[in-house]
Amino acid sequence: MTTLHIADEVATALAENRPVVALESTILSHGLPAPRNLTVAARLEKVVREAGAVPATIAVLDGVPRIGLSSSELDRVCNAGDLVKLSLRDLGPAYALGRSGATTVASTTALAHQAGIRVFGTGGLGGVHRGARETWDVSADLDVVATTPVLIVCSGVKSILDMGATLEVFETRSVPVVGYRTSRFPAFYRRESEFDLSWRVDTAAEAAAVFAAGGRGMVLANPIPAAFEMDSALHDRLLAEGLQKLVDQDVRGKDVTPVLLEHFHTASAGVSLDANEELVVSNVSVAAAVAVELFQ
Ligand code: PSU
Ligand code: MN
Repeated sequence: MTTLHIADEVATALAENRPVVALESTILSHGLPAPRNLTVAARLEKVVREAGAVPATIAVLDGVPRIGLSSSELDRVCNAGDLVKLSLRDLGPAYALGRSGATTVASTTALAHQAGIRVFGTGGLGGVHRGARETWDVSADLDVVATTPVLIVCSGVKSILDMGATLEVFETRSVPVVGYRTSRFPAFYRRESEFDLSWRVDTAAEAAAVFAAGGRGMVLANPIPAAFEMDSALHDRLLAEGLQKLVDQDVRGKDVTPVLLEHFHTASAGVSLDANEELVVSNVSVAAAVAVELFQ
């Protein structure tokens, strides 16, 4: 099997039993426009460092799986138009054929685990798509979270997905979904959805204890900071327009999420971009705090 290329700083931290936080690259290459993605990437790494952990942004470059990117590699992920979206099933082809790509939650989680990293901070998970009864479009993210012992901090799943169905799959696959200072499942751009959670923690130490005790993959659901929550009328309008756009342009499969995100960003005059950035920063800072607690 292909060997991981672990950046020196990350390898040293892992060898010395110091906290490391995994970060994904699809959110940069396919979730945020350039040059905003680069400022967000730099900010995420900074937030992790300030909390006393080491950031490891993950991507595949020229067929090499990289755990921790240099600034020129990060630049490439944010600027190169040639990066494909790589889910877990795409890793073998990308390695063997020498391709470059950005890793999703599924592939980032798997690679983080392979490298010995236990905590991952991101924006939103993939899930069950609306209309999945006909399309069978269920993100591989769910399967990987269910089978890989990594704690993922996110703001729930986007309202573009079928949230109720996604939560049912988490239950079926025995994935604990734990609210961070909330008893409701967050809805990405909005702090709360209509769905209650069975478990809640109020500190990073509690989150770390839950993860350590369970020994399974888990979702720590952290709502968007209140100041950046999207107005609900604006949110509902963007969602309706975006869903219509998918129908009009016959968008399917792995293009659905990027197309919807793009619509939110362009049609909201940047409101959704600010929201997206702030929620990821918040999730990554919680992830770093939990990673630090795991090593106490
Ligand atoms: N949600 C976001 N931004 C993103 C994604 C999800 O708010 O960029 C990306 C993540 O990388 C996630 C992937 O793992 O989309 C899920 O894609 P799919 O539904 O095709 O599995
Ligand atoms: Mn899909």
